[in-house]
Amino acid sequence: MSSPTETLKLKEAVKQLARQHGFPLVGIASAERFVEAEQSLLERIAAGFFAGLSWFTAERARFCCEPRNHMADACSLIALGISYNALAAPAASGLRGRVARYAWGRDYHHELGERLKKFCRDLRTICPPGIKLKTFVDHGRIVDRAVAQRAGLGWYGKNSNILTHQFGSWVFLAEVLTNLPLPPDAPVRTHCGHCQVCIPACPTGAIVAPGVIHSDRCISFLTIELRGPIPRALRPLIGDWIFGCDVCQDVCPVNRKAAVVAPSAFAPEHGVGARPELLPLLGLSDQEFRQRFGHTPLSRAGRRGLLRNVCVALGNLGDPVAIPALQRALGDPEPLVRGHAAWALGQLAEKNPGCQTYSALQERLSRETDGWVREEIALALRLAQQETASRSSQASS
Ligand code: B12
Repeated sequence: MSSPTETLKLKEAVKQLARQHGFPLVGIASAERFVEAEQSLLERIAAGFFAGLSWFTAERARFCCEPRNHMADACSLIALGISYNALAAPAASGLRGRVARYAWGRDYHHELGERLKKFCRDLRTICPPGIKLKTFVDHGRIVDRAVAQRAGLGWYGKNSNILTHQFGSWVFLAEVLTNLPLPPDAPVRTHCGHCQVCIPACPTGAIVAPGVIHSDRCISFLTIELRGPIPRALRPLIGDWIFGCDVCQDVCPVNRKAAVVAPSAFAPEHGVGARPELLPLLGLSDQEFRQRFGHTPLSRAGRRGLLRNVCVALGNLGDPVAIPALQRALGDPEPLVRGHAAWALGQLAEKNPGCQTYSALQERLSRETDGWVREEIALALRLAQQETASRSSQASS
């Protein structure tokens, strides 16, 4: 048995090592069950707030909230955080979409995974023999935010993200579960107080109460996790976001004061960047998509998901320059892309009196075999037709 002084020394050494391995935020939490998080999760699943995330079942939620499901003799969680608050150069001209900051650079699963591996390798050299270590980042079956909150890394913002004093919520979270007994840190006492600017700022009204996200309405879900069509009513609310969304974080006063980090793997030059040009994306083949985005978080949406989002953004931006590319996208091998391209053309017809979208839609309809795409084309044609009709009635009056 080591003395309390020795345990404290070891805890400090563990934290020091984490910082050396590129985790400026580090805290210790006990590995006890996350009872409140479990209850919140189960309530939200029952309320249908996770309906679109079919993998997020009640069974998974229960499993995630009990760290000892992963390691029966687990004692502690080393909670880690790293900021991705990089700077992006102002966007050049052209039709551009918006990518959530966390996805500008290299895929954080890879970057954090590598750092965690090296951290654990060195941890073994300072810890007693027989130490067990299990690492998690994002897709591990554990509740990252609840761990960070318990370990004192930050507090729950009303947008449900963990806010830290130093970096705001622009942080990735990860953790190491271990059988090493380490004295836990205390949670921070800060909270958002009366501030709730994030709640009405959400374009789709996805923050249904402080700290409660209706996932199926969140733009992050719609543009990243959703595999099928984006519900029509929500498409206009997505604006020019093509992967994730930062609105609830951008408006947060804590984030305005967050430290900007030195260039790192998460900087725009290591990935897609903040404001990619949209039209070239519509022409990407599967192989080109993998080459350009395979090492970035955008790989999660896949080519078909990203092109779907690009169509929606182009429809919302309403610039007729996009018409030829969207007409070509009507012939895309993926029905998901064809259907959203049709929707975008309908939007363009509505926003640009006199633009020519009708005949391309009509021509595609004559060959289209997919039922849902036909439906989208028919709706777009109606908009294009209304537009043509109102122009001819204006001309005759
Ligand atoms: C599923 C998931 C999503 C879903 C659902 C998000 C959600 N809010 O639940 C979707 C796809 C929508 C999503 C979106 C995003 N995600 Co996400 N996601 C996850 C994942 C895999 C699980 C999250 C989870 O368990 N949610 C369940 C709910 C119940 O948990 P919770 O929000 O923490 O709920 C707590 C609070 O509500 C609090 N609470 C209860 N009552 C009250 C009352 C008040 C007043 C307050 C303030 C709080 C509060 O207690 C609850 C339980 O602990 C985690 C990774 C992981 N393994 O944990 C990443 C994770 C949460 N995501 C992350 C990120 C970065 C994002 C995005 C910012 C990405 C983007 N820019 O597009 C957005 C943010 C959207 C938002 N405002 O939440 C980071 C968050 C980092 C941080 N600083 O918090 C994580 C931790 C990934 C990581 N390892 O870094 N995500």
